[in-house]
Amino acid sequence: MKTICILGLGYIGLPTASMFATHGFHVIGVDIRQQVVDTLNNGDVHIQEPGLKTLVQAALHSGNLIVRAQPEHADVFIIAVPTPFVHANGNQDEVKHADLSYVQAAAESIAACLAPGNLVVLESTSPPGTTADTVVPILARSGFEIGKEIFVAYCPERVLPGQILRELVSNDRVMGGINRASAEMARELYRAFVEGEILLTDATTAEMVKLMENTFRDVNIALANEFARVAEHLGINVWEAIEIANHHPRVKILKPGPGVGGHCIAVDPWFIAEAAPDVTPLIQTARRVNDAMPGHVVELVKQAVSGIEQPVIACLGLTYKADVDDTRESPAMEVVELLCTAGLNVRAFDPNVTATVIPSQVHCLDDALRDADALVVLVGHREFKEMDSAFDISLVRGRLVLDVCNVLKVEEWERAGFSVSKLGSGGVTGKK
Ligand code: SAJ
Repeated sequence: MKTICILGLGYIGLPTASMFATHGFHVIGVDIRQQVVDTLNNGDVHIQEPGLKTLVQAALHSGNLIVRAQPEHADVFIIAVPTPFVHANGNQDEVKHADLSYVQAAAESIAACLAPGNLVVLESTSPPGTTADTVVPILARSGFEIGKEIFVAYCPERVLPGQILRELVSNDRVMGGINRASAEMARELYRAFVEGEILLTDATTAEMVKLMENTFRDVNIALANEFARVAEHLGINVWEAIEIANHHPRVKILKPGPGVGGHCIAVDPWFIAEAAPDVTPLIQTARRVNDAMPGHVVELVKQAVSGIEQPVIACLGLTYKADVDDTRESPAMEVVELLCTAGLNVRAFDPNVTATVIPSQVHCLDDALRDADALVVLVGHREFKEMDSAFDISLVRGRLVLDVCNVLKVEEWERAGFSVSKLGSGGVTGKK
């Protein structure tokens, strides 16, 4: 297994390709987006992730990583393409479905390159059964016997954006083979750089394991968000309550927030619901609880500025979570869009998002703060945590702050004359 062809050079495929290339393999990285191929061939990286650029450049300079638009013959093929869901046209009751077209196209594109002894690995998060029922039949068109001549496994990634390079090496992995020989081949391959434990199972169980992990997190966050809304009714501080509850040795409640975003946790629970819609009320409800959070944050903002004529609102943060540059499925973006749709005058700023992703976006903090009546912290970026009201205070017109992520040092802001409200914390303070 010396040559690996990796299809999809995104958040998972590119780090994985570079990791194999810097561990002695010859890697052909493939992406159907010509712009990605050109960017990488020019020595640039299209993804912001700590340490990634250095690793990719090392892989390219070593000559072990080459980037192409088409797959080529190899010993191993790894499919790491997106599996988005089909958006359900705003129908809240509908179960959303996975779009497997990228996985299918990738499998079709390698069918012609296969040779006996090859291992094909699917890494993309997929509904249970995808490897056996979708990928295997496509590969079988090659005429080779699947399981005897061509080995197939499902090996999901579990890395956390922001810590991808460290977690690629240190995390435990699950390798689900369509038979034992496939799982063992996959283990031998990933052993090249994985230092965590490698657990073997069948492909469908491995697909379900991946989805269960992210669904566990989604349901836990939904519970935290529901607690936040109850705390608002009761007039208590949910952040303090969660912190104290988490002192219990068997309790670990996650944090409330403006909703759940990104391309994993906001999507993956639907893949389980899709497989068994009638027996997944909890999973579906958790998704809807989290999806309702941007709307709830908008209500809190409206409440805070209700006494102000034509208020100007500075929204801080656009990404789906703190300290990343990714705005996919971002609840912060949804809050900004909803505020704009409600006719409010919004200026959104994110230090990590340099491209213009939304019309109300400005590209420096001062432009967001100038004449603002209220500041809404939507993402707990390092820059906002450290802001401490130490900016040029004369820029802002009002003194209202809504901290949705509980990241501000409230006492310092209050000392500077601001009135700080939080999600999940009693009543929202409006204009006095
Ligand atoms: N969030 C909260 N409260 C929390 C934690 C997160 O509201 O207490 C929100 C975040 O702000 C964000 C969303 O949830 O909008 C998801 O963020 P995340 O950090 O929980 O997860 P991701 O999507 O960046 O990465 C997840 C990870 N899965 C788990 O931790 C179980 C990662 O390990 C997976 O590899 C990744 O999904 C993936 O690719 O599936």
